[in-house]
Amino acid sequence: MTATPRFTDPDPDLGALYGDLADNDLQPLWKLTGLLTPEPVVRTRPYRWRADMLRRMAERSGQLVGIDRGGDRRVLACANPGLGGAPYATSSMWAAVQYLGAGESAPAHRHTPAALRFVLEGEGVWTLVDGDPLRMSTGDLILTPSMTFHEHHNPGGEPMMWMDVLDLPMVAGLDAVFFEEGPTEEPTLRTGEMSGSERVWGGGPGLLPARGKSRHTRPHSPLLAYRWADTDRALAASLADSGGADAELRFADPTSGGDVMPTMRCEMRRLRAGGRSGFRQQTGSRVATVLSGTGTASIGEESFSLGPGDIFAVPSWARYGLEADEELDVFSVTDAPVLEALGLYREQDC
Ligand code: GTQ
Ligand code: FE2
Repeated sequence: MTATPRFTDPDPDLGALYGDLADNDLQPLWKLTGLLTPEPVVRTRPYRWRADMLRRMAERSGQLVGIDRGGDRRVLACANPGLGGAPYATSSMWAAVQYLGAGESAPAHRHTPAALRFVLEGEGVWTLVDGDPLRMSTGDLILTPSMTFHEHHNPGGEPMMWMDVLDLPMVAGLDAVFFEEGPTEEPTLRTGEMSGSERVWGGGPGLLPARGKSRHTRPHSPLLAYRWADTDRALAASLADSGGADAELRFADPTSGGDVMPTMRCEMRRLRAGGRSGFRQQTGSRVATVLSGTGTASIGEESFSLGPGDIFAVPSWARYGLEADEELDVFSVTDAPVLEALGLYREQDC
């Protein structure tokens, strides 16, 4: 543990005061700098993890490392080099790739950090959320909200990999992490069926149950799977409607129009081939991944070429824009709901 810093001064009385302040674990604000900065001073760096590297590392891990109780998950966390070795993609979000081999299962557990999964490629894995089986395929967004039991099963013959995003750094920063293992017995997978969540809440655009279940009170979306066919159709319609270079959609809780979970906002953006977005900056960070297409991300002073499966981090208040070579589909997650709830959200074109 580091002791409270001791400031010095040639004036003997002031020097003595500084000594006594340190001995009593007090610090004089007038000697401190970097606390109230004109703009956010951000440790998270603009950064990109390449898809082919992620895949190779995940496959090697799959060959060498099992999934045992204790470890529970075969996950490689994206560690932003600005964060001093922490396994976090940005100051507020965990982003990772998770790899599940053919026939493997990751057992049930639950925790206060909320998670979401976005499938970059492949199919065949089922995530059970409080027992409800959600099929996972390319382009699907799957939610496992705070304190819901979740487990992943790959009954198929092919390994599968996907991206996880969790609000773990936020929850850890608030000293509110709780974790619990689930029941050990393997569930019988009722595959081939639509999830209960989708049967009730995903019946069709603008249609909700008339009574009973409609009084939904959890602080997250009751719809736990957002299917690529729907997202794709909505993006195409939105792009056609705008006639512009890009379209951006927000994944919403169908009962409230609010964000899917209280800590994370999910968005999907499509840029036409050759299209260029404007530049924006906003408070709070973003982790994003390319579902398809190629292009360039400009983040702060840096730019990164992008291809399918790449994951990238956008720090708070960094100037951010995208450019598409081929038509580009980018999924991203921000902590904007938290900043908005606290009155700290700012954004501007730049
Ligand atoms: O799939 O339950 O990337 O608990 C990190 C922690 C995934 C999971 C992560 C987790 C999970
Ligand atoms: Fe988990």
